[in-house]
Amino acid sequence: MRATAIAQPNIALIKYWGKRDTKKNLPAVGSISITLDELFTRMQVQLDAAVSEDMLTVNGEPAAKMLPRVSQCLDRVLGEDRERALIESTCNFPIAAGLASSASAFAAAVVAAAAAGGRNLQTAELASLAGAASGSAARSLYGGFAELRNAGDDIEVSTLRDASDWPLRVVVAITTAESKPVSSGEAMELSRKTSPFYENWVNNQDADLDAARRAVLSGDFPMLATVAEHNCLKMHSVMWASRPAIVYWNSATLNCLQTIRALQSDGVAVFFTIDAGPQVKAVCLPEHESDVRAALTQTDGVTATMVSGLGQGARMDSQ
Ligand code: 2P0
Repeated sequence: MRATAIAQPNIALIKYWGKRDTKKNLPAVGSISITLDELFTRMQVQLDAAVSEDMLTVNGEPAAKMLPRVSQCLDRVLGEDRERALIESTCNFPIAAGLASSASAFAAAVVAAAAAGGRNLQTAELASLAGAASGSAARSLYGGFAELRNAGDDIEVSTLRDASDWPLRVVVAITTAESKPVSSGEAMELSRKTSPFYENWVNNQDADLDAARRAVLSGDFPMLATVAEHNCLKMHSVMWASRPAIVYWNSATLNCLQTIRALQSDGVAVFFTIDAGPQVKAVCLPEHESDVRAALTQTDGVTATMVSGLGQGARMDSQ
């Protein structure tokens, strides 16, 4: 009745932004991501007939705000008539600050809940259940380079390439650890309803997915860099043109972009990507990691850096 799972966040290189069905939480577009290995959420789910309501702690503190989404997620995995649960989550990176904490949290939640309830589900089913809770979480069920596709009334996720097969490195530049002002879910709806660029964004996504997939499969770093940066800036342009405007960046975000442009001019194989938050993720070839980290550490406004390789999908944890 008790199980613990561990999941890593993922970073989209070709982004999910917008929903085609808000009830089922189905994305409007496909996406391609990399699953990280250094950052993690570990979640323990203990089902207990003696408990009258779910309880959740995150890093040892009660987390009432996040509880309803986690409870709903457990309902989807185990049915609404399940036993109530004591849920303990620990996370080694800032939460709700554009570092995909919901991706690793819900990926870990579905794996732990299924195991605690004795349900033997395939990874594809777990990915759909995680995706219903948080779109990006579906990708954290898979390691390495993952692609999420729309498939009828559902999604399909698969690993395009294993982490060990093309071991890129990621340097995360933290520019603030504060929570984001608008949740991604709300912001996506705002973009869909008000951004004049939204339709264009959706219609152009397949071309970016095709280019990124080819780049990943052939190990073409410059091609991946070009399409990933383009896709990221396009997503933020959709946000900026929403009403009211959604601006997750701060001045340090822009400083990091300049640092990365300067590294690129010096021949460093690196590119940036930015999610629903002000942090900058610099993806690079392993031989450039220390140069990239040093340059971002010295960038104005960067409060910390973290480095990570590519990791595995969500799984049971023996601890
Ligand atoms: C992504 N993001 O592809 C994009 C890029 C942020 C920017 O998926 O509403 O927490 O829970 O399905 O997955 C963040 O949004 O959204 C996200 P919901 P989610 O990684």
